[in-house]
Amino acid sequence: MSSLELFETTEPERRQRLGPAAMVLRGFALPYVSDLILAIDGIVALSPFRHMVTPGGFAMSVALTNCGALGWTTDRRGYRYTSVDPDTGMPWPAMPATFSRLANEAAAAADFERFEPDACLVNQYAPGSRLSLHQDKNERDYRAPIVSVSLGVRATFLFGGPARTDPTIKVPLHHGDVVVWGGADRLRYHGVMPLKDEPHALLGSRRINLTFRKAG
Ligand code: MD6
Ligand code: FE
Repeated sequence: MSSLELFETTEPERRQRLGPAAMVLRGFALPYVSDLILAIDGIVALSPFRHMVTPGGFAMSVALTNCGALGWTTDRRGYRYTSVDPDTGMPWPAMPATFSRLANEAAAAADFERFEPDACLVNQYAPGSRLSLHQDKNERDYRAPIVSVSLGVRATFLFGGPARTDPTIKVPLHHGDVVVWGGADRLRYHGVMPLKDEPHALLGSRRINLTFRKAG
């Protein structure tokens, strides 16, 4: 085998473009993983994971919590950001410094400078958990990107277009991958296929996804 072939087969593309302003940064979060997992344990001790109810009246299969000044919530009255955890009556846990640093550096690596998130949604998937196609449109300002960090079990991310019926592409997201999107791609439909039960060495059968936004 030539050294060129060796290079090509062992070094997959680290930056994969999904659109004019959307890209996957493969393995970008790996150096942060041990800090992230400790910080998630701290958040969950204050604001536990819970299955929220959608406006349509169904419990989500994904369990969620939040950290930062604002947290994403849903109930029968709709989707919105709140400064208080509705289950505890307390403010959401503070955003850990490692979280903000990772989000800011990933955004910069995808050409979004000076991203300062005020909200981090923490999603936990168990085998079978899925997220149906949706747009992220509860944030006040669509100029800021969204930074999404995948941990644990691999998932298949569905990435569509500006209309729900547009075709979707399937994007595998592995432990440590980060997706950054904004600008012209900010309102594209997306979702996550049902999680398979393929246990991961650090997180077991779970997948945890962190999505950072500038919500307020
Ligand atoms: C997830 N992510 O990967 C769900 N939204 O578990 C999202 O819904 C999402 O990854 C906006 C931008 C990036 C995302
Ligand atoms: Fe989303």
